[in-house]
Amino acid sequence: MEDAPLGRLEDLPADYVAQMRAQNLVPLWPSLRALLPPTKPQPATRATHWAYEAIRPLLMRAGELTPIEKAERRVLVLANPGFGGGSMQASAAIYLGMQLLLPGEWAPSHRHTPNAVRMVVEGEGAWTTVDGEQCPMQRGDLILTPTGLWHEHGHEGDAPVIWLDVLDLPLVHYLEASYHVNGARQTVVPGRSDRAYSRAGLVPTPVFGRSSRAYPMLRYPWAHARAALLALAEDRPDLDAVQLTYTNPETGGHAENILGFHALMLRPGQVLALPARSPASVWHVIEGAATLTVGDGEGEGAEAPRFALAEADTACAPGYLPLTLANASAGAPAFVFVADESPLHQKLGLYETR
Ligand code: 1HN
Repeated sequence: MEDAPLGRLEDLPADYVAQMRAQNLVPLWPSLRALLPPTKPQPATRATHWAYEAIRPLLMRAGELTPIEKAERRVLVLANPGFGGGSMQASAAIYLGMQLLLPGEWAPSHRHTPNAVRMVVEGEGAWTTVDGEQCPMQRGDLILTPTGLWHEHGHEGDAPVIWLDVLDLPLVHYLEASYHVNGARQTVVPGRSDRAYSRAGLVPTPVFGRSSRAYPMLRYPWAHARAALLALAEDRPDLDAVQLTYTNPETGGHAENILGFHALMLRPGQVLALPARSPASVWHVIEGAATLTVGDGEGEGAEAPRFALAEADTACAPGYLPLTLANASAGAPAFVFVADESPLHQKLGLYETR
């Protein structure tokens, strides 16, 4: 059934509107349709593509213009234009930034309430120490810095290191729960979670001493994820979506509480049609190249945005639209890192597939 038109603010006498305002009151009906649009949300999130080729020189220039001491974190934020120029968000809950660390630099230790992960894009020799664990940063690695854990970055290599930061900052900030605490350089403790949890289905079982941490696995090496994707693709020719989720190996749940992280392999020449799902998503090419089509061009008369994603490119898509990912190569697989709002939607009971 069609929605009946509702009364507008302009339909009300000015003195009545002024009297309501003076009492901190507003009428609902002029805003009701915008708050609850018919059949699906009207997201501010706009399908957007950030080419690494465009980001990289600007990030390198930031390295010349701004010493690390003046930046703490030298980052160019991937700002979704749907939230206005200069926004600090890619979607309602997702923040994205490209961070540069130059040889010899150190980004000091702090902790904060938003959860973060890093996806390493370029370079060798940097590390992130999280909760005392020194995690080497190699291309394609996923490193978690969950809420409240101390973290700092250092670089002992001889060429720039660049990574993609993904945080739930827009949500945590909206909740008025975002803050940070600075700390001293961490003492590195022995042990590496990517080694303790190096094989799925096998978890360390301490009998004495420290039991497992809330976030037991902090580094997910790309070499492991890539090998697992190739094995899955080979073993399961029937699978359309060759996809892995980064999980907490102790609980089997998502690696972090708010955002979800996945690694997806597109077979050579594969075209993967994905259903409309409620969470917004981010697509970052680790290896190869792919085309991302957002929506099916139906409704609103608009043509569906289509992005040719080269290696290291990043794109975001609003929720509630079907997506199509196509491998740009007929001869080689493509590997894509996906970040989305699915744990958040699932926990809040808002998750939908259409
Ligand atoms: C942060 O702590 C890092 O530790 C990077 O590298 C980006 C963006 C907003 C707030 C905190 C980091 C960040 C951030």
